[in-house]
Amino acid sequence: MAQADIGLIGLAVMGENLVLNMESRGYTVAVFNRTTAKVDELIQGRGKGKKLVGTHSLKELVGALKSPRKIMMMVKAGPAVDDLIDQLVPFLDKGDILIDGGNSFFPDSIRRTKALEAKGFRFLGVGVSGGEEGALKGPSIMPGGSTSAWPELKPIFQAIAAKVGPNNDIPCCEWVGSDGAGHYVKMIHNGIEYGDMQLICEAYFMMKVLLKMSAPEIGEVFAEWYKGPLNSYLIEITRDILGKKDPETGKPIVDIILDRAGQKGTGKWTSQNAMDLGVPIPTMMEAVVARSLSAMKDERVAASTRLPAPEMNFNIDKAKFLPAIHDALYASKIMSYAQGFQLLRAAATAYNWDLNYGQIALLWRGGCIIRAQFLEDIKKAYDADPKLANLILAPYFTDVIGKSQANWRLAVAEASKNGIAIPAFSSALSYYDQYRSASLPANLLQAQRDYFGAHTYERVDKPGVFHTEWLQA
Ligand code: 2AM
Repeated sequence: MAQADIGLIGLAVMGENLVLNMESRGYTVAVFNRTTAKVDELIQGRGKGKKLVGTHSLKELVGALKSPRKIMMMVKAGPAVDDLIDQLVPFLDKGDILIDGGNSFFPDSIRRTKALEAKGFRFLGVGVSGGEEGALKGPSIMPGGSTSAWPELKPIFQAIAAKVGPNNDIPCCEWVGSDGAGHYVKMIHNGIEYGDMQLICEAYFMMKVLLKMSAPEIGEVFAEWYKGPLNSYLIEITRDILGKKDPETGKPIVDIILDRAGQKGTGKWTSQNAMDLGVPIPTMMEAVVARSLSAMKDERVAASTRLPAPEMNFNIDKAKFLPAIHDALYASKIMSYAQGFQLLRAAATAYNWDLNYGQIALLWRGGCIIRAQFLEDIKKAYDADPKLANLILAPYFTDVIGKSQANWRLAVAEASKNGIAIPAFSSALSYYDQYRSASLPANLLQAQRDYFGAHTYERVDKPGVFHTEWLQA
């Protein structure tokens, strides 16, 4: 009876593909879905002849598993996960492991780990990235939760994860940390993904509006950039998107897609958490803001005929300005990742996680949406100095920024002069200029705070806390 290596609940596309991925690596998987017709569909369809055990109740699923039982839940994040845990618990034995592979908010994973451990069970909150295709062929997997459960799942998760490295044998799956660390790292991945996408969109927009290039021409530029240090999955799909025609009109398909973006909220979570921890991540936040502004399409259309624009005055030739956009994209991307890793560092302290930053870069090296060559450089930087105060201080990145900054400033200045909004590029530059400044205008800020609220200030010439009676003559 108890023959399956692992059970999986929730046979939507991600869950089903993970099941097939595990099976293809030699594991027997027991499956269950609330709507049980889906179980039969899988067993008789894509799973026909495979080592799957179809079950029609949670009790039957639990009974089909080897001990200690491993049950992965791939259901809608939120109350559904808690409901399912409550329904499963009566059938479990001490030491059994529940795994949440959905897009859960990390505080929920912290809470669930504690609650299940208190009852003698184990819990893993696992970030899985890579979409449907990744789930089937090799996702990036970010596991956190009950530390003792990791060795039990390590062989399975590392077998199904994406592989990188010269011999394609380094799995994009390694232990992240206790309780909510896995889902936290997944959240940061998504925040970085927001930043990357917005930066690419701004590069595209400058080419489109300032250089007046067509979509296919811009696609060719991305094809070139793909061969260099910007090599990444997102640059690759951008290249392909820009070359694609709409079958109905024959026009480039991007030109007929409405510029109103949606969001599911993971970028917002990252931004809110950064605010909670007091860590500046302006580039990712601007990416969230840009989506919200894009969504105000009707207001923007109305305002576009009423609000004055600057006189367009752009006359830099393409051969000079394309490298400027490239370098602006590269430098801004470095800032965005630097901000993301600063947030990870603060989270490690705030939530008591022992995070390995180089390892995290490697988790994202393959399988997921932000996969990129560039993450290899981040890994090397943290390997060389695990205590790096900020990624931009790693000699490799400092050097890149030094070589890019003239072009970066040119791109930001020209866009700004001509009224082209590039919030991620310019916020990244502002971050850089603030971070590298020994002095900022916060002396005046402190004086203002002391003036109206007696908040006190420190002095540059002696230690202590001071207050001025501002209204006294
Ligand atoms: P369903 O097919 O019965 O709707 C993604 O929505 C997956 O999560 C689906 O497999 C869905 O099952 C499952 N799901 C959503 N809410 C659930 C719940 N409250 N309990 C169990 N499974 C749920």
